[in-house]
Amino acid sequence: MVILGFSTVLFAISTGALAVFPKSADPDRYGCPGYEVDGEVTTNRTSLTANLKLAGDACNLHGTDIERLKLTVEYQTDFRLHVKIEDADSQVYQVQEQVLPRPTSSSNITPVTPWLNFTYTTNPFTFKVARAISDEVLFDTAGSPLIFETQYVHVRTSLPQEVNLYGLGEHSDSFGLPESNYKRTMWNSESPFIPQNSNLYGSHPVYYDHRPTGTHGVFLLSSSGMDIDLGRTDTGRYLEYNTIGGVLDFYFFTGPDPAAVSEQYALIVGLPAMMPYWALGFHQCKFGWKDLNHVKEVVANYSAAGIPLETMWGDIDYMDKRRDFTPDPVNFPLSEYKEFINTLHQNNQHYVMILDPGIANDPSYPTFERGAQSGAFLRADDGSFYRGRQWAGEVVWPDWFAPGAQPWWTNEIQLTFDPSCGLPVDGLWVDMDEASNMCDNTLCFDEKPSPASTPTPVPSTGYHRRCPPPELHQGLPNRNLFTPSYHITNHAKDHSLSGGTLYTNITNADGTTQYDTHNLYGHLTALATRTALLTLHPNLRPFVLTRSTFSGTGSVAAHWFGDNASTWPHLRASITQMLTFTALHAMPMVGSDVCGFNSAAEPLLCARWAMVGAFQPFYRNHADITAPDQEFYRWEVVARAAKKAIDARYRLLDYVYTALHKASQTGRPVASPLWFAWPGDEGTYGIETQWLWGEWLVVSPVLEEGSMQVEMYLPRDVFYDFWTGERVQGEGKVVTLADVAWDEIPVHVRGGGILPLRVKGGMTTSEVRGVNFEVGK
Ligand SMILES: *[C@@H]1O[C@H](CO)[C@@H](O)[C@H](O)[C@H]1NC(C)=O
Ligand SMILES: *[C@@H]1O[C@H](CO)[C@@H](O)[C@H](O)[C@H]1NC(C)=O
Ligand SMILES: *[C@@H]1O[C@H](CO)[C@@H](O)[C@H](O)[C@H]1NC(C)=O
Ligand SMILES: *[C@@H]1O[C@H](CO)[C@@H](O)[C@H](O)[C@H]1NC(C)=O
Ligand SMILES: CC(=O)N[C@H]1CO[C@H](CO)[C@@H](O)[C@@H]1O
Repeated sequence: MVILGFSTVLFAISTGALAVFPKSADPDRYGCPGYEVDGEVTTNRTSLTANLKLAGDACNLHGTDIERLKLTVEYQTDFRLHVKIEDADSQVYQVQEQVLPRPTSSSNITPVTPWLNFTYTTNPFTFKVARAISDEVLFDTAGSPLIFETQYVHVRTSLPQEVNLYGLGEHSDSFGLPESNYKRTMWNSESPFIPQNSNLYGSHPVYYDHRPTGTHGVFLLSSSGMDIDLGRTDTGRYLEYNTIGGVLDFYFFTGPDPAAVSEQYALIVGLPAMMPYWALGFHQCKFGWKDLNHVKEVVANYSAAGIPLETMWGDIDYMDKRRDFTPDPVNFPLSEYKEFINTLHQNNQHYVMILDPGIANDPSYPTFERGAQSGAFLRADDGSFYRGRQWAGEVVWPDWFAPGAQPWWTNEIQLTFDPSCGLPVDGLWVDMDEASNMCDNTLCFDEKPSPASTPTPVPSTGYHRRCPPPELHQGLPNRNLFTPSYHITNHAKDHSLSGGTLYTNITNADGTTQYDTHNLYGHLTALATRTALLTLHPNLRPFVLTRSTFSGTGSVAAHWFGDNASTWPHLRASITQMLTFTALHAMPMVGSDVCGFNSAAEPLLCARWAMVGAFQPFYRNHADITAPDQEFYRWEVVARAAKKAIDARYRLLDYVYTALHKASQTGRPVASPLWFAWPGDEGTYGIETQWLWGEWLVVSPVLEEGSMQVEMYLPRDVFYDFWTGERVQGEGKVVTLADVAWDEIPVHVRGGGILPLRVKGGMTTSEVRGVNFEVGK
């Protein structure tokens, strides 16, 4: 062992010079030469830099091997290590600073005694990250060659048998990730029925590795399409990244407490946005409400049933020809619409409206025309607007990197929602922002020209083609951006990258391409919408809900889990999805479509879901146009369950609001898995149907069809039944709670917790704020 660095052993070089890579299970990768350290390694107290060069003949598996790379390692704080491997010429795409600002060296946090230890071998180059106090290895790339090509990047870490991995959303799979034969694909996509073992609407390439010895996190800051594979060989478990580009930009977070990892991750991707108080109220939405009268009836019926309704939502039904910013003059006439929203406000209720980024391609549509004038839209290679199909028919899409896009979007939002003359909405909902393109194959317009309109001829501004060559970090030239040779397992037909979305070969205004920035589209749509709301209401906290997300979207918006179905498995999945976002992805304000989006909700399912949703951050009942109505007042049992659950939610509102505030200040999760509170208790590691609501409540709902009982795990600790105050001794084992009525949900308070409870709930959150507190339990 040779130790580099003058007065420190922080950077250690191990003598692995003769290591050869064992024959890989994947024959394609065998023969790739890996890299070796080239020349001097420069180190000081906090950082290491080195040049790497290809250690043999290029293997050119999926593109061309990049000859020269640059390695930078920084101890950024005691708890965060940054390891970056990029091309020496800095041409390969890197996520724009404007999208995800990196900590600067002037962030003036300097490590004193870093808790992680980075060691490496020179030829082949491999690296290892270990806990400094115990030498426990957390990440180790030895054993598989680093491959860094123009359209394929591969790195593998071996893992000990006993680790528990979580994260890598968005997915609808088990909360604890399977040990092997498991692939997580990062490619944002419209995903009806949220299929399992599939990519969904968002990409969060961060995993949490929990061991009895501590928790750590690993974040690969990359928006590139990728497969992350969990597998096993003769020698043990591994996790590997297979991307279609980008650089290797790793952040290692030491924990060691689970919630500390959440905080350390949030510091990199952005602390969660604080939400307005009312956003924690109960929301009702439905696709298919035919007119304003119907919407008013829903409000009246909630009131008549005595079920608190905080916020009504407008899905695309309100639109004329399904165009943004244009209420239907017949079914949602503007003046009556304004009056309706004003009435909601008088009753301390709220209204949120939908927008889609697909803008109707019609010169007589003012929003389109102004966008065209502002240079706000993506362009095809011939300079015409890039066209696709969305709810509004033939559409164009904003290019969020075009300088004119934000001012145009802000202006449209101001024109439509200025409370003095427009619709005084309280928040905005952006949908279809993956971006979803309804052309069911990628050549839609070549094969079936739209009868509605012809392409708008616009003079080419030149920016859609990259000439001169790309600048720093804009993406390598001369790649196959449409059908790269490495296929990530996108769920579109033939795994096509461009299937159901924007062509990946189109160029953004800043010279980057959709190939590299695809996964950022939803984040940017939400960010543009938040920015617009801040311009419109500089003194109000914006509320934006987005379907598509990327790492850091929690700092911008809330998220729902997309188009699930009214099934018991989806009720269960809503819990694992919530935990992944709230605890691991720095996105506290999330929830499912309560009672399910697709298909008919059966009342007993809806009753259970109404209670589960009341103990999750974003609480909205929503259904598809093809699904029967499922408002809580429609069934007696559901109404009873919802009233009881909403009352409890509202009594606890300040407890949750405080937790949300803490999340926005520190990144500490609002809801988390049981192992966050009992990290040493192995009985908690696999639990995905119970959760901690705030730091003190344990929620254990009934989730089985027809069942009145729940198998519940309580760690060795003292608990109190939230509803009765009865003391319950947890024994570190599963107990069965029987006779859980259809309007009951088991909730336990951890001993030692002090809950600031309102004496009672109220019909709105503003009513709740007038109610006295009691200190419960
Ligand atoms: C260490 O080296 C890096 C890279 O050369 C430099 O940016 C940093 O300021 C140096 N830090 C110290 C403490 O000298
Ligand atoms: C880092 O690891 C190396 C190799 O295992 C070891 O020699 C060194 O003491 C470690 N440094 C720290 C600070 O733990
Ligand atoms: C509201 O309740 C009335 C009376 O029960 C019922 O006739 C009507 O269909 C309900 N409308 C909606 C939209 O729920
Ligand atoms: C993208 O690829 C498609 C399919 O090959 C082609 O029709 C289109 O012209 C390309 N667009 C750009 C901007 O290169
Ligand atoms: C999480 C989950 O259960 N997803 C299911 C959603 O519905 C589709 C279609 O019914 C299934 O294929 C998924 O597995």
